[in-house]
Amino acid sequence: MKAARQAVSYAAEQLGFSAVGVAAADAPQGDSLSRWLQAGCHADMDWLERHLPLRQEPAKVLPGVRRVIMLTYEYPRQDARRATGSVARYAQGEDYHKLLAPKLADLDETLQMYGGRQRCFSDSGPVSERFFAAMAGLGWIGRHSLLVRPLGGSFCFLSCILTTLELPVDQPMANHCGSCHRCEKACPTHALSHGQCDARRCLAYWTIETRQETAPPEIQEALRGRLYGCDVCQEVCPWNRKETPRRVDPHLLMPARVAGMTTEEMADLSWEKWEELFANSPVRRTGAEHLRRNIHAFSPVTSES
Ligand code: B12
Ligand code: SF4
Ligand code: SF4
Repeated sequence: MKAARQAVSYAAEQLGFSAVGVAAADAPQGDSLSRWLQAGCHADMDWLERHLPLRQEPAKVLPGVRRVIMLTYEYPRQDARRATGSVARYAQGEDYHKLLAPKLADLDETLQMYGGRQRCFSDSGPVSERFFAAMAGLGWIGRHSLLVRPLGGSFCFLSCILTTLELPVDQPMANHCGSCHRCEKACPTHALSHGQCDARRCLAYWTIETRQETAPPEIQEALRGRLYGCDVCQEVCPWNRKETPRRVDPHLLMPARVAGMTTEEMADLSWEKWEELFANSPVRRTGAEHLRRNIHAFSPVTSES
């Protein structure tokens, strides 16, 4: 199985992934996810509740699964729209689901040559991606609840491959947050505590996931020109300030014509123009109407700073 491990690492590197690690599929996940759900921290994302049995038992997702291969893929470290109303770094370029799916399919084919059966996801399936990434030794889970790497910090996507192959496993890494609490302190809505994020308070939930037309006043106040997602807890993390030689896929960079557009211009986009500019963007997830809602109702243009 060493040969399969080497083959997947080599292929992953060729495809642009920045790191690969392997965890046992039956690693005990504890009860933090069910406690988080019981406390209502998932807001109205009911699918998270429905996925619980599958998340807790990867064998229900892929019968015979032995290992979870975890991969990281870098996204931009700069906010190209900082001066004009910010869009989270992960959403500045093309839709990562579409970008990563064919790469994961290639890795699946590589593993099939060694007799493996696989299922692949990137933020698209019932798998605890951060948990397995930490178990696979790719980094540790920071106080903002995201995976942090010593080289590269937290600005990366996670992808996973469930496989029936018994690949050698990697060892988890020590947590290097130490006495730092910067992310918790910087969160504009106090959504972080005890290493978990309460989606009911998180601006990423309010700008991306919710279908509600109005947000509570304290959320509106905290948005301050954030149009889609939020990176504050990551911006303050010392591990994200370190220089990294890791390359960012140009497909994930924001096109200049979107980066330079003012928030007012974005709010006034015609349907045709919206379709043209955001055809391949993850911002499509929220839809034109909801982006306008984020601009007008949630985060009035005048409050931009
Ligand atoms: C739902 C969701 C959200 C929700 C809830 C956020 C949250 N923190 O849970 C909302 C919409 C708010 C959100 C926001 C964001 N998200 Co999001 N999100 C997810 C999703 C789909 C599920 C997360 C989840 O289940 N949360 C519930 C918690 C309790 O689950 P969990 O952390 O996995 O739980 C395990 C750990 O706590 C673990 N655990 C931790 N430590 C330990 C230690 C031991 C010993 C044990 C036993 C267990 C354990 O046990 C749990 C069970 O497995 C994942 C993709 C995925 N399938 O995992 C992406 C994901 C976490 N999101 C991601 C991103 C990029 C973001 C944003 C940065 C986007 C943005 N810029 O706006 C923000 C960050 C907000 C934040 N600080 O978390 C990335 C994170 C990449 C990384 N470096 O970690 C992911 C992994 C998507 C991806 N594939 O790239 N997100
Ligand atoms: S993404 Fe923003 S609102 Fe959500 S936990 Fe991080 S800092 Fe707080
Ligand atoms: S800001 Fe500090 S506490 Fe938060 S993840 Fe980074 S190192 Fe850990």
